Amino acid sequence: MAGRLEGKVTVVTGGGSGIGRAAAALFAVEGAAVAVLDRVPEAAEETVDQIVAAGGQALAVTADIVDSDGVNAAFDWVNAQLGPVGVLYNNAGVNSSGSVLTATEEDWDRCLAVNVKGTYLCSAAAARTMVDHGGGSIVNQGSVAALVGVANFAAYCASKGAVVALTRSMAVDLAPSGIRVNVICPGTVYTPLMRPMLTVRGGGDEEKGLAMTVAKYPIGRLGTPEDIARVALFLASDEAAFMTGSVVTPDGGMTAQ
Ligand code: 1HS
Repeated sequence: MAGRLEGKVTVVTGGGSGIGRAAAALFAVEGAAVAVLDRVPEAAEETVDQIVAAGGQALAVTADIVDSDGVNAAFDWVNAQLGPVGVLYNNAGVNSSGSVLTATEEDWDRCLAVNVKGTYLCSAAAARTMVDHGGGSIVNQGSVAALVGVANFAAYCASKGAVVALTRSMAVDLAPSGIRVNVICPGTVYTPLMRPMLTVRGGGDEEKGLAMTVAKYPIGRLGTPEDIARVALFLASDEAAFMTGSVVTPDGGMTAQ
């Protein structure tokens, strides 16, 4: 039976860890050739090794998504090595800490640059190829923090709100070219990105911060990388052919309250 991404060239940013690694592995199982893009070469290589060991096709690509020359070179490399990119999962992102009173300007700039400019640069690079090859699917990583206020997360909330708005803008602009653009707004997933935030929330105690966070989730647990990867797979695939500009919230009911 053909996989749900059979023959598709996909790029997963932040593919070296967490949700990105889970998505890269799942996409490969579903028949995609996966470019695992990460700022950390060893992390991308490790994901690729896991995919290849499981019989999949993958390529490690190193780039910092805030650097336009690096991003464009990375996508050129993927197009040359694997074929024209048809799916992009803009998963890479960074956290922030602090309220509008306590966040630093440096933290604000870094968070907005990676989460918003990085999504824009990768989307532009992928879309240029998709326009020339009959379309594609872009899946962006938002967050519940785009939909509700999360304490001491000002820059992150702002950045993810911008990703949701950018998603809708791209969906409208790119639909005539056969490119769908959707955004996932996950609840908290227990990944390396989240651990410092849980520690701060728990007053220095990660376990306590974890318990306080789980209490916000009606389903009674945090998400897993695979919970989110499965949603990304659906949006990336032709099963979501009539979906564009959608905000999808795998969040255990967190924003339903
Ligand atoms: C970091 C991730 O996108 C989730 S934002 C934090 C939401 S909560 O679990 O602290 O309510």
